Amino acid sequence: MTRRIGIVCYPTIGGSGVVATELGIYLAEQGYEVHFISTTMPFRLKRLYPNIYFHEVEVANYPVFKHPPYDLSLANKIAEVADREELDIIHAHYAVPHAICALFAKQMMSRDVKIVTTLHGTDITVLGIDDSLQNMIRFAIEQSDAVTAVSNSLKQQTEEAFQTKANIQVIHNFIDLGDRLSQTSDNLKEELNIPEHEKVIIHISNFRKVKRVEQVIEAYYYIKEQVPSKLLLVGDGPEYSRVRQKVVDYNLDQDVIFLGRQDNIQDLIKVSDLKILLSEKESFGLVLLEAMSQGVPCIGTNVGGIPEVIEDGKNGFLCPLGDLECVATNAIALLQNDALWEAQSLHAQQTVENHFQTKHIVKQYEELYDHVLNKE
Ligand code: GMT
Repeated sequence: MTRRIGIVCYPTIGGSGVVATELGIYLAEQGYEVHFISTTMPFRLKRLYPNIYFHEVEVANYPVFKHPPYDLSLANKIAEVADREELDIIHAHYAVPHAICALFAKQMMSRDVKIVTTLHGTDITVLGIDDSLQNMIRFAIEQSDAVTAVSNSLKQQTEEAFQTKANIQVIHNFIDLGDRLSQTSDNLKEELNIPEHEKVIIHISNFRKVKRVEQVIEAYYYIKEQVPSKLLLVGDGPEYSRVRQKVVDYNLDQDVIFLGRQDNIQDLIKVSDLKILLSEKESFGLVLLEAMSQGVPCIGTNVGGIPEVIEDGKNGFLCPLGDLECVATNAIALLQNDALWEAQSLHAQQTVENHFQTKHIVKQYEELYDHVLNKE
């Protein structure tokens, strides 16, 4: 019998949307019927799949509403789709608002749909700190039929922050080696005006404060003194202007290339020699896997789930938060030593192959779906 799964996620660029979409695509390839419920088509859903459906949430916005009621429109849509399409499971990515909306929708449905919630981080590490949302997040976690977290660190933080005894299963994020979205461009380095002999360092994020992009600039300033290189900055967000100013202040305008938001980052990663992520909070760091799958070693802060991906000295380096000397020293050592770089590049690909491959990880979600549908 065909299983029908509804996936509720943010469709925009960002790790949780990527994970939710890739999960849906892989499940569809395994024969599931997959229904995405979101405000716009998830950006990774590039082509037509016969058993993937998209249901758009239209948010009502009448003058009487001070804020458009996204959550209510979403809950209404989930209930409507679940009943009509006879869904077995709603998989909500994020406790707030998506799991809450799914739980609300369940009250309106005529079917007994199971709710699986995946915690991605911001709901716990940022919203969880806000007292006004604590009870609601705990409710979402405890009322879901199953809850997963994308790292051991996030599971632990959730248990501590919410004092919950809910059974949270860790299912790490995943990626395919040699991502199928990759569009090979042979001369991208040249197109970006980067001389062949120069190294390329890349940072990809949504430029929120927690990503500490300014520190990436500071670390690069030291790296650049020793290693002819360029820094690619991919993404956009609240800190963007501040980062641009920092680049000017450090006199690095000729060396830092701002690329803004990009859908297909694989080509940019392919021309890169090193990926840097210096966040103060990071439940997993999907961009690290995206780099490692292309054999690019990573330097990251020793926080959250990052140490579950980077093995210090093997596929990159871990540095304490704010320790830019550690970042610069290790980056220089890596970029100046071809043998070390080759060894780490190989290990990075092996990390993905051995621990984070789509087919191995999605199996864990499938087993969880079986479990919730068969329990009672
Ligand atoms: O990092 C962000 O701000 C975006 C956010 C998202 O919704 O995509 O990322 C979170 O989920 C990703 C996918 O599970 C994780 O790889 C990121 O580490 C996590 N971000 C944070 O914990 C800050």
